[in-house]
Amino acid sequence: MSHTLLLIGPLLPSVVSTLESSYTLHRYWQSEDKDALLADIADDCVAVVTDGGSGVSADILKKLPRVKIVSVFGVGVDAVDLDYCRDHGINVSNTPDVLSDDVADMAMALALAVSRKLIVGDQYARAGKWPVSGAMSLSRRVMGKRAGIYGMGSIGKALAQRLEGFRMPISYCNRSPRSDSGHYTFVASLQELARQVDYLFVTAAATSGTIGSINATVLDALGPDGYLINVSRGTLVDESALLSSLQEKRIAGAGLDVFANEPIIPEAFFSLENVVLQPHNASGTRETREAMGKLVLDNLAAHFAGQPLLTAVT
Ligand code: 8YV
Repeated sequence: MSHTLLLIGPLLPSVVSTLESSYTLHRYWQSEDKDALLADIADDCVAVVTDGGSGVSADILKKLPRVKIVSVFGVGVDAVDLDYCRDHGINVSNTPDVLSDDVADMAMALALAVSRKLIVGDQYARAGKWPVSGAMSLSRRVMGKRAGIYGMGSIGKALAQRLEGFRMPISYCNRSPRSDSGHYTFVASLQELARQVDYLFVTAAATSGTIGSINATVLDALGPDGYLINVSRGTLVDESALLSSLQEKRIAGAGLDVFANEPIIPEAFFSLENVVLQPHNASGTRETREAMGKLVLDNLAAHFAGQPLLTAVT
């Protein structure tokens, strides 16, 4: 008999069809009576599959006492109740590394787009303003500017490689200096990092130590020539402080892939020319999503075969 799994939200169709052929699959988000579904499968459900944004709460896990693995389609596990999992012997896996290059590409793309006014220029061209009003307003150079990376993990390192190509001096703020990043400058204080750089890239995981850390003080330290680029989690940023900084031009601009209350983006962002917005899509290439899906499936297979997980969250 196949193992019973709960899928919290929609995933890549190829992953869902493999899950369907290998397991007895229940779709939480499609269920009209979610409590009834949880009660129905409580005796059988042994695994949860979810994406990084949805995670899984203790409320759900409490109703599924036989679950022994949560396999996350994403590197961020901030939406999974890790304390509950640890206390109840539930293994958690995620999909690190396979997405780092694409997320770093998105960070670079956002920095270029907001500085070089790519979206403004595109709209200017499409609206037929060029023949009427002439050349558009000037933008800002990225090449050679000072970059700060908040969170020097796998994504931070992939980003640093790209920034080197743009001949940008790199500083970083991390819980501790990294021996493999010795050629970059470690700055212990986030506020000090913001003060020193032209671009503050946010690639740190969302934890109790980082949530809310990009606040008004840090944004003011970044200053009127500074750009904030966030490809981590919206919760790291005080969004209303960011909005005021952008509206009052106390920072130069922002490139944002993530928001505090996804999928809702505060409407005030929509009228700002100095931001480029993305709907949390940094890992959203076919190649990376396939690789993430494979890791989700391989972690489940390892768990059910009694093997160590490939990418366990410790
Ligand atoms: C995904 C992510 O967009 O890896 C993460 O933590 O947030 C993203 O890669 C998400 O998990 C897929 O829905």
